[in-house]
Amino acid sequence: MTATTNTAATDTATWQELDRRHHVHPFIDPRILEEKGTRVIVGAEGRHLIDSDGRRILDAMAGLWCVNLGYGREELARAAYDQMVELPYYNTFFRTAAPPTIELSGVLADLTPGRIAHTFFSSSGSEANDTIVRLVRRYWDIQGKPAKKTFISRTYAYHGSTMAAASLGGFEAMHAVGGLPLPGFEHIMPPYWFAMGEPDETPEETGARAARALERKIAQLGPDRVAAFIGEPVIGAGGVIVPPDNYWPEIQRICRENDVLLVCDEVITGFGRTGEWFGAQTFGIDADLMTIAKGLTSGYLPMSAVLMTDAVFEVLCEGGVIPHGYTYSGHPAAAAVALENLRLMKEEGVVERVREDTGPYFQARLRELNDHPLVGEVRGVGLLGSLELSKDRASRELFDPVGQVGALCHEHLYDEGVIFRAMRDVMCTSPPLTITRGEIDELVEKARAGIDRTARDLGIM
Ligand code: PXG
Repeated sequence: MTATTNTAATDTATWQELDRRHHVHPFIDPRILEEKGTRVIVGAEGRHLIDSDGRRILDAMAGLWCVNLGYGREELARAAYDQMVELPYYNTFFRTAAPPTIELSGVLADLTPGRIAHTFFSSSGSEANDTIVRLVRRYWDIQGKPAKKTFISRTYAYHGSTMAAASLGGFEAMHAVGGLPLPGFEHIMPPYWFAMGEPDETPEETGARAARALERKIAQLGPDRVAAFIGEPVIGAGGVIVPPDNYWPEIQRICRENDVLLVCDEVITGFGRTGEWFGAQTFGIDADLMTIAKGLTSGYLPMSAVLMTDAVFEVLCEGGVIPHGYTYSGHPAAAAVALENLRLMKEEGVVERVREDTGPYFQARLRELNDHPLVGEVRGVGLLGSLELSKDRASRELFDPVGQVGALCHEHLYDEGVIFRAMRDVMCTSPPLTITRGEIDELVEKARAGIDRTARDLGIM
């Protein structure tokens, strides 16, 4: 079918009509698009988006948790342009590779914490997590332990949308699409005190119980059947669930004692988000493998990777050919953008600023919203935050059905001129790491106004 609308259109209604007729969107009920129309984003500057009606909206989500250096960075565009003129594409299959890809693998080995030293490239976080499932299973096969196949992850974890990545993820609604999880994927509770803590439990007690859930699950399956545990240092898309300090040391101990690999999904927490280069550093995790994406290129071009230790790499080498890879693994233009992105981050001291200045300021200002009658809990670390809306802070009562108040609040926030991510009734924020104190003030003031409007709709204020 040919497009029935003028594709040279510039007005909102015409874009919306074309979009409605031909474009299938992820993660939105098409009936809502039909009724309300798509918001058309036509440009951006710094930390603000510009929509097709000319409105400026503060992007408190850095796109989808990825535009870490903010919008309009000509250096990144130039890096892509220069590389495309020089060599727009060549692959890393077999015996070839392009200079930016090679250089990036070295830069990442220097930047990453602990024993991580080797990089396998891909283009999305989902592809990288699929890669992890295949490589980790191969790692155990090569060592004569083919029964070690099962991955343990957590409810409310998001690890991507491909078959294996969605199986790793802990969302029933996603599992319902495509008959997931695949065999060999198990889920345990996350350290989510607000929604899962017993009435008399402290966050640390909930964290300890969530770690014991891993020990119990491994015992139940048998350590000889468990390949790896995968977790985000801070669960991101699942509602910015920050673990208590006792959680990760316990998880790590349990993995080591049971000969289970520990995988950190750093797709959101990587590249400065928590005030260190990687979330693993903020939480003292010594991972065997890591997934990175998003902030690697500040989202300017798609690129992701699986990082691994010498020990993992050496075992994989014993197996000979690794029959796994993507056309765009190590894409030269994406690699050039990643290199320039990391160079700018170092030159501008972005991570230090998040750790010492904007991160603490953002956390302090967000926590002012704790006095709001609709806010049950404020969570966050670095430039990652969330506001858990709740009926009653003291009893931690959630709304029923879950999700409606969050969706309403999201609309009000947009109308106030700020974009958050609504997950259930949790309003998540993950602004560009270049956000200024003044823009943090703008973010918090607009958030308060949007939450006020939501509370008034509910008759709470
Ligand atoms: N791991 C984590 C921790 C993620 O947050 C992925 C893997 C998958 O990455 P790709 O590049 O395949 O999307 C993600 C992605 C949301 C939202 O609604 C979150 C993500 C992606 C899209 C939407 O908050 N996270």
